Amino acid sequence: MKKIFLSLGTNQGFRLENLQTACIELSNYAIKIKASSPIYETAPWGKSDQPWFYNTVLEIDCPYEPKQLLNICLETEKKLGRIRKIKWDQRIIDIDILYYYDLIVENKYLKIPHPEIQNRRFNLLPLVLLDPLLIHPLLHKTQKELLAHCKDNLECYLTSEKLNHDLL
Ligand code: PH2
Ligand code: MG
Ligand code: MG
Repeated sequence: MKKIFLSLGTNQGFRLENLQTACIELSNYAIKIKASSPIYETAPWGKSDQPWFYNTVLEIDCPYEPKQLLNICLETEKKLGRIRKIKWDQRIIDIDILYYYDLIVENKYLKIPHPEIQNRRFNLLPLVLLDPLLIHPLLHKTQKELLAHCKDNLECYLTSEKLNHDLL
């Protein structure tokens, strides 16, 4: 498996604009967005007393290894004005690496696959649309199977909002 997937989430300010700006900033680092899922409007997971999110998943190509890609994601979050205070607090943008090929990375800074994929419909619904048969390298299940077994029942609504990345 030679694909890389990022999760983008935002629940502060102009959410569509935040997602779009994040795509532009990522592409400024020679990250090519190969595909994007539809945008979902999703109930807050983990910490419920916060606004609803817009979530999407991107399939990207990039010349970076995981650690470098993580740093670019964090830099991009900063450029958009994210300030980290409380875990799972509302945010202008959160950019997480979901999968990087079928690599398994586990250190203090970075875990790939993202350890919560199987517990979050807001990641699984978009992943199933992008690549339903993609196998999770640790759980050895497809995205479709992970979704079928996922216990998360928080609401996730498809929106008609569109990201524009063809020209990036
Ligand atoms: N991100 C979180 C915590 N909770 N909930 C939704 N709906 N969407 C997110 O992106 C999200 C969340 C931590 O990264
Ligand atoms: Mg996150
Ligand atoms: Mg994050």
